[in-house]
Amino acid sequence: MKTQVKLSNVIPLLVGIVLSLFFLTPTAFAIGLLDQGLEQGEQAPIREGEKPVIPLDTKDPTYNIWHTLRDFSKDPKREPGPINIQKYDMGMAWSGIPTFFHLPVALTPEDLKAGKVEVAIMGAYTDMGSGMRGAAHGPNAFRNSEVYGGWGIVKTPNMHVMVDPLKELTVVDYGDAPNDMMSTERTIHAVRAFVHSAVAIEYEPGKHVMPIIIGGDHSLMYPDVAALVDVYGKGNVGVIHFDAHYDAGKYGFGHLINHGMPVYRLIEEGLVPGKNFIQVGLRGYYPDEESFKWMRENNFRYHTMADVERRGWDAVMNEVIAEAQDGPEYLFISFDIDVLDPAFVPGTGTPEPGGITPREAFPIVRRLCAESNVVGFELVELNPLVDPTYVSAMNANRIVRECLTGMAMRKMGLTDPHYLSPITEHHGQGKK
Ligand SMILES: [Mn+2]
Repeated sequence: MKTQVKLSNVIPLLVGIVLSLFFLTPTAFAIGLLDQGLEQGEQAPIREGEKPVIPLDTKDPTYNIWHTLRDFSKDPKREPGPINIQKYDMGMAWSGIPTFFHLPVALTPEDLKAGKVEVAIMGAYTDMGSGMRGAAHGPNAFRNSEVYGGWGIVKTPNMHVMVDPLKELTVVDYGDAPNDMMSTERTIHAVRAFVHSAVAIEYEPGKHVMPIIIGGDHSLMYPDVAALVDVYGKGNVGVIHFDAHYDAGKYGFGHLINHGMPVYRLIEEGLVPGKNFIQVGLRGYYPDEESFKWMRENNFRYHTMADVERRGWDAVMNEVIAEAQDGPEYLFISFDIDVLDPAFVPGTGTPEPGGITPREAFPIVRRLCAESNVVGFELVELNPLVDPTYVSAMNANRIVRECLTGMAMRKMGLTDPHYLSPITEHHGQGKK
């Protein structure tokens, strides 16, 4: 049987094709699918109109709203100093108004000064420098990271050394650094100023407030270290950098900062010399040989997991502690939570198997803070959106507690190499 093609059946089809061409072709051009005409392997050109970046609208009334302080003068009159915002002296871990470790808050540098605050813990919710967003929620996940026990309970010492850091030190929650959620480039200057506002305060003549920054992604290392350099001077601050990755990338899709580039920026701007960089925990499949050569040329001291595989953790830990004391007077610890194995920290944007364990990380952080002159600390890349069991937030909490414990030990003079409490080590018969 012969098929008759009726014109009336074909017309809608033809109209459809014509309309598709009419509407879809310009759309395809607009989104750049058809107009590149590139051969395979050919580099995409920088197009006219792309060279000058889209300017910012400084007339926009919301331009600086993200770092405009509210008018404190309208508050009820109060003396400057840390403010306890809890109703009760003590409570369960999951109760109360969330602040870092349920600590009092300081809203201004004057509050830090009046309270003789030694350590200011602050959030920084920058996460646009990371491919996987979510670290913006890190600071508040940390504030909620106590899972058992309580706060305000009379005695809560760290069992390894029997020192209670929150009783020995004056510590506050300094709130969050400002953040333009649309731009890392704009944000870093504001973070640098915010961190500096705390570090510039001396609680005793010559002794500056120690910042502990809870991120946020690792772009923060650049403004955090820069703020310390602003106080202590170029070349006077060394960085102990715990990370699965080297974070010294030179190229970032045209950007000069993202969470894989802060180390390169610090070196490039001469803020920290390469010899004052000590890296721990690098592993996996990044970076390449050329990047390691660049680090060698800049005299980095790096300890990959290959070091740990060959020589064991204790040997590497002892070497890092010795190296920390063989360098500049002031040290900053940059702790990327992804240095821990994903078994312990699934809640991070770039997990890398084969990492160190909490049991390895706790003593080295505690020892560095007790045995060397640590003046700042950051914990970054905590992403609670991929942390369904809270285990990452809990480990992050404990890393910072170990640092605070070490700081308290240093204040108390407990600075012997690998000090442990004689009452808790080896049924009370620990090394004296
Ligand atoms: Mn990192």
